[in-house]
Amino acid sequence: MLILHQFHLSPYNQKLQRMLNYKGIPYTEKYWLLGERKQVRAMNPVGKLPALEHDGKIVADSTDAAHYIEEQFPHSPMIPAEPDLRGQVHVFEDWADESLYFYEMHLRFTTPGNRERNIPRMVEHENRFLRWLLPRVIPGGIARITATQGIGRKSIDQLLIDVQRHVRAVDDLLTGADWLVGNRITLADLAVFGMFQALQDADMAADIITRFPRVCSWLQRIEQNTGTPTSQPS
Ligand SMILES: N[C@@H](CCC(=O)N[C@@H](CS)C(=O)NCC(=O)O)C(=O)O
Repeated sequence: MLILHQFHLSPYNQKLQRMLNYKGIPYTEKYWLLGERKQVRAMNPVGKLPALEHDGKIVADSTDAAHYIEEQFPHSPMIPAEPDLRGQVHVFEDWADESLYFYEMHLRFTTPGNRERNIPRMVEHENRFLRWLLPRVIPGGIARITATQGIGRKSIDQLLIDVQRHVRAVDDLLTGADWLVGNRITLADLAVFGMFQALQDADMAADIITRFPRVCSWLQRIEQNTGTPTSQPS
């Protein structure tokens, strides 16, 4: 029995959902509320999600969980056995998780227009008080995190130049190729997909993505190969 423990709108969920879909492994999704942090910490002391539960065992962190899934369910591999390809997959995944993540989070939840649309979606299942409070505190909280990280100190124009460079890099990498690494879909595609999909929830970044046809067809290809949900939300 597999359960994906997740927060709403997290781009990291995509990696695990799509990996399980691709491998045809049934799972259940459990969404936790921001008001349930105590319970989340009891499961993962770091307090972050996603976490995978497999027959009572918890594997926190999407990267650890992805590797766990690959070990337990090695059919339809998503992490190549070849060392050069495996190394590339790791570098793409880490770029997505540790660089692209801050762009999508900052643009979706702190910039005018985007934050008013996205934060209510993130908190819609919280209690009445938190639905009132969180939209007032989340943008400032996230802006402090991204200012510490660095990108939150840049102007929106500069951030969009950065985003365009990142999207163009993927477009360039897809010249004559269907996938980011080797000749089949891997965890690298899923990790970058999750972040690009989140960027599509930020108006100006979404416009940038539409200008890169190879990226658009690659996103569709990933959806076609991994989009069939086998999960039951709970
Ligand atoms: N490296 C972690 C990052 C997960 C992460 O940052 N999740 C966010 C949601 S998008 C979270 O749980 N934030 C809650 C917090 O930081 O307290 C992973 O790959 O799972």
